[in-house]
Amino acid sequence: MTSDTGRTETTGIQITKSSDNQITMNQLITLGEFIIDRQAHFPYSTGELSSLLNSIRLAAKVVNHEVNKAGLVDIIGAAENENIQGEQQQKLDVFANKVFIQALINREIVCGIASEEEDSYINVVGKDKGNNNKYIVLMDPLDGSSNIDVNVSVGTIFSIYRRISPVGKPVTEDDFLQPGVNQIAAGYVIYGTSTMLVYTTGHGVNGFTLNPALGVFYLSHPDMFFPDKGKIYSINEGNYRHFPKGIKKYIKYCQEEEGDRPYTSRYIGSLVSDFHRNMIKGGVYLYPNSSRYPNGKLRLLYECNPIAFLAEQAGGKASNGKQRIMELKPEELHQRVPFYVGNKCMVEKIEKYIKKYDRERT
Ligand code: AHM
Ligand code: MG
Repeated sequence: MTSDTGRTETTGIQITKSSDNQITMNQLITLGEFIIDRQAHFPYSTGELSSLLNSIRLAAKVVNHEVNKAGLVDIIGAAENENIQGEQQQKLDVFANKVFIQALINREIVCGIASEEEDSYINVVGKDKGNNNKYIVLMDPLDGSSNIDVNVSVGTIFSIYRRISPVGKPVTEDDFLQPGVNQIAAGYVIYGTSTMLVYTTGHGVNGFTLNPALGVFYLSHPDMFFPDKGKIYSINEGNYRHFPKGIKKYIKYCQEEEGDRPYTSRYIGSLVSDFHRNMIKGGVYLYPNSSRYPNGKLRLLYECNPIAFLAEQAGGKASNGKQRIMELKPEELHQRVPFYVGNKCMVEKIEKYIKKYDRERT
């Protein structure tokens, strides 16, 4: 079957969108149904990945419930601890971290978990004291958490790999230090004006919106794809004077009047939300290295790789300015990298600017 976006859909569920790009009510497909339907993409699948995605769906609903209460109960503000990177943890960071870890452990479907909020990875031991599962999960349980206190969208980002250590043995750090090209699935949950779960298993990107009254995610954004051209650039311009020269020049290029420029600037300061908007409307997100953050701020494993996988599946591109994000070989769990993600042509333009001004400092 060929969808109205011109691409071929290969599964049983058939989706037709109306001229205004909406799915009609009588076609509502739940996330649970969709996951089962798409299991056919993995011919020898045993259902474990489906079960894993279902546990993420469950945790997302629990976190959504708590995020929505922020302001009413004592859940906003700082927790008492800092994470391994010396950053102040928010109460909701800690809560979301616990909920996702618990949901994954309870179903006994993963052998290891690494989280932005944990110092090291977790080796998951089953009730039989064995470690017989094959998937590992890396996650940022609540990204953009500095936005919680002011009622601005935050998100959860997750990334799934197959272990490389032998089944039955404890996981090792190498299981987590795999390049992004090895990802089996990745996605995010955005707790925004509505709550959405967006994910890919390498066969396109699909978005599901939570009906809060029923507690059910419905397919609302099938086959998500960047528009051909983008006009939005998203960067924290407050750091302008710390940026490398190529990035300063790119920002000036976006602001110049010529052709379809000036572009428009939108920056929420919540990667998931900025990326989500740019994927729908067309744009690019930038978090460069700078004199303040010599390696960039965002984490390769928890933020950049999963978002890069989604971007590529949606026809976009993700780069550290010089190389494809998903081909970088991670060296440590909490590694940071410069990050440029969005419309392919916009990311390529940034790479050209970086190359041209690489040797000049300011
Ligand atoms: P966090 O994981 O500690 O929340 O940090 C990641 C967030 C991204 O969501 C966001 O795009 C970026 O940090 C904002 O950083 P800044 O405030 O420096 O612009
Ligand atoms: Mg984060």
